[in-house]
Amino acid sequence: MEKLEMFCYQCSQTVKGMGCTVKGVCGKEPTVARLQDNLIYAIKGMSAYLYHARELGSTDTEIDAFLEKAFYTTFTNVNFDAGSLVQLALEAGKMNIKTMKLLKEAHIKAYGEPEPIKVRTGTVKGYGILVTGHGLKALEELLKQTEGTGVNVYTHSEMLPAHGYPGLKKYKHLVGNLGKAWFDQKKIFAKYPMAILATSNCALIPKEEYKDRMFTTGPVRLPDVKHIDEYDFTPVIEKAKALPELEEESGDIVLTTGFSKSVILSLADKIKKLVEDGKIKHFFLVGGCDSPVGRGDYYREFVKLLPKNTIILTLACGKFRFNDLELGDIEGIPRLLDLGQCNDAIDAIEIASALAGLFGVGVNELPLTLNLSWMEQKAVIILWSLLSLGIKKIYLGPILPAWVNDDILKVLQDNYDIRLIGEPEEDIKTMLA
Ligand code: FSO
Repeated sequence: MEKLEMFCYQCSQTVKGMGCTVKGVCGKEPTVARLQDNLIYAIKGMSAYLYHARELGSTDTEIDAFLEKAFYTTFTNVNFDAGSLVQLALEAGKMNIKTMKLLKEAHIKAYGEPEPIKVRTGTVKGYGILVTGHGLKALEELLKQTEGTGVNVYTHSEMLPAHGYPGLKKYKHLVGNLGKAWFDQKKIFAKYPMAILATSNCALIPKEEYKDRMFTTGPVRLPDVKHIDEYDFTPVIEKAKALPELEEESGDIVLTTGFSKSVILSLADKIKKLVEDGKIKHFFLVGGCDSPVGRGDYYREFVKLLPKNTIILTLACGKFRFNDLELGDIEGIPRLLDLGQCNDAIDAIEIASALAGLFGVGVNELPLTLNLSWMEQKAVIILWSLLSLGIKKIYLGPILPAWVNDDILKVLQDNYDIRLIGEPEEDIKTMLA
C-alpha cells in the first residue's frame, strides 16, 4: 500500500510519512524540527518526575499548564521560530527545577531526608525480588507487602539511593543492591534467579530466560510481561517464593549513598575552612544518565585522575562508572558524595547555590566544574534546568544528543560555553587551570 504523503511545513515539500524531523529531505538542516524534538524529550523527562510526585500526592497546576503549552508547541506547524524554541527550552528547564523540587519534597515528606549509608552488593540466603527504575512509592509498597514473608528486596541502578531514606531503610529485608547502570539489566536479571519489578523508564525488552519472572508497574509495559496495578504485588511475591532460594554471596564492593542536601550543608562551616586552608581545591559534579555507547570509561578514568584535594558530588546512574572506587576523605569529609537519583539534581543545584552564598560569589565563580554524562530524556531536561540558571562551562559527553546540529551546538557554546569532553587528563588540567 502507498504510504500517506504529507506536506512538510518546514521545507514546503510533500514528503512520505510524517513531516521529517531529523534528516531534512529538502537538504536543509531542520533546526526548528530538532528544537521541537529537544522540547519533546525535555517534557518527557519532566513528566516522569511529575508522575512520581503525583504518586506521592504532590501536584502543581502551573507545571501542568506549562506541559500543555510546551507539548502544543511541538506541532509541526505551530512554531517555526528557532529563537523562541530555545527560550521555551529554557522555560522548560525552569519548570523542571520546580518539578524536581516538588518530587524531592514529596520523597522527604514520605520517607524522611536521606542519610549516608553503606549498601552491600551481594545476596542474602533466601528468596528475593530485584527492583529497578526510579519509583520509590512502588518500592515502599513492595517492602510493606514483603515484610515478614521471608522474601528479601534488592535494588538495581537508580533505585540504589532508596537505601538512604529512613522510611525505606527501616525495612530490614531491604538487603542490598545488585548491578550497576540500567543497561546491565539483561546480564544481572539473567544471573540472579529472583522475581524482578520494573517501576519506571530504562526497562529493556526482557530476555526469554527471565521474562516469566519479570513484572512491570506504573507506566512501564513490556511484551508478555505481567503488569501490576494498584500496587498489589501479590503475584510478584508468589513468583519470588516459587523460585529457588538465593545463596549467601558477599559482594565484591560496598556502595555508599544518601548524602542529602542537609547532610552536606551541615558540614558547610568545615567545608569553608578546608577551602580557605587550601585543603579542598575544587568541587566536581560528575554523573548523569549513563550511556552504553560512546566513551563511558572516560568518567572512571576522569574520577581516578582527580587530585586528592578535590570533592566529587555525583548522582544518577552515571555514578556506577566509578562509585566503587575508594577515594578516601578530606579530614573526615568523604571525597565521593552520592546525592541520589537524577531528579536529586535539585540537591546539587541547591548545594551549589548555598556554597556560592557561603563564599559570597556567583555559582559560575565557584571552584566547581560540572562534567555530565547524558543519554535520554531526563538528562535533556536537567541540562536545560542548569542552563536556565545561567550555569556555564558544563562539560558534556560521552556523545552529543541526536537533536543537536551545528547551529544548536553553536548557540549552546556561544551562550553557555558548553564544552565537549576530550581526554580525562587534559580536561582536568583545563578545569583546574
Ligand atoms: Fe539513568 Fe535511566 Fe535516571 Fe535516566 S536509569 S538513564 S533518563 O533514567 O535518569 O539516571
